Amino acid sequence: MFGAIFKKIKQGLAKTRSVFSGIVDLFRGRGRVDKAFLDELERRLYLADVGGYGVGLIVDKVRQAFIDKEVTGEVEAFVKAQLRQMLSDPSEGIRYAPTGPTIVMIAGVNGSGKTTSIAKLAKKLKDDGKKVMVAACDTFRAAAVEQLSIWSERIGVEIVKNQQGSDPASVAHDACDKAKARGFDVVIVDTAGRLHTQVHLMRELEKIHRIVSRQIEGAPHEVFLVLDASTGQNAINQAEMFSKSVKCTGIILSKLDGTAKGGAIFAIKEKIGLPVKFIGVGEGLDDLEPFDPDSYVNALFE
Ligand SMILES: Nc1nc2c(ncn2[C@@H]2O[C@H](COP(=O)(O)OP(=O)(O)OP(=O)(O)O)[C@@H](O)[C@H]2O)c(=O)[nH]1
Ligand SMILES: [Mg+2]
Repeated sequence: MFGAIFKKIKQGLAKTRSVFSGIVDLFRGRGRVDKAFLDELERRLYLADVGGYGVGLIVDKVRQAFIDKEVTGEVEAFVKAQLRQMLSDPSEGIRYAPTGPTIVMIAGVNGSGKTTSIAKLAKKLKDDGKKVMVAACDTFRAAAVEQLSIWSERIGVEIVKNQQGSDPASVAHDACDKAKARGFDVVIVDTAGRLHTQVHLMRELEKIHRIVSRQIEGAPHEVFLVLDASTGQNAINQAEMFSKSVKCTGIILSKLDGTAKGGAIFAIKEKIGLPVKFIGVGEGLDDLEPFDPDSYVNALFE
């Protein structure tokens, strides 16, 4: 089981791995930890999108620990440990409500992968034995409700929806009522893709947030921001803008399979400070994995 998950992460990171192979080559070559080695390590970590702060930190620590020593597997293991540490976070998985339905809101810009990630997450939770509902609060776009309906049918989870153009907050209200009345464990709320410049849509997101918090104690229990991994630095700007509107609690990093920028996760983690909860590694229903720093870093160096 674990082997299968690791294989999927490895495949999902194939493009990013090709970038990290430059770092691996550096470790596997013979030599000493000297200025030339450290410069090269710095350069390659930059190329891998690890980000200024992280690169500085790692190179400094390697200098302190290994200067004038031979480059061995120990140096590689040390760097991997530093990278792992940068990603590790005490809050893993989903924070569930102690009683009653857990409300998970999903936010993000157009096309970042929200609806697909919701489908994947719904399936995962259903497979775990949870009673799952999705709420089609993206009433902005005609096809959006339909897209979520098709997924919910395919997975076999309940959907609460209304016509296109109706009030998204009222759909959220409805979903909360039904979830309470019928004992659902989790409600995953889809929202309209918003460019963070679209003030109207940002207000709507705040309204959904406000409505669910009135309906259910402690809700929303999670607000996951979906970031498209291929957008790199821009993802950080998006996160900053969204955080002004609603308090996000975690990140779903989507589309890692399509990009060589998987190293940006280090910069994202450092700059945004939110835990990465899940990673998207493909378009299929089973292509969402809980984020695990160990597997992630190991996969990069395979
Ligand atoms: N390769 C790959 N494609 C993905 C992944 N996640 C989503 N996609 C694709 O990205 C596209 C957009 O996904 P959606 O889930 O519709 O994105 P969205 O954020 O809901 O978009 P809007 O509702 O328009 O804002 C679709 O073609 C998905 O199949 C992923 O992890 N890997
Ligand atoms: Mg969508």
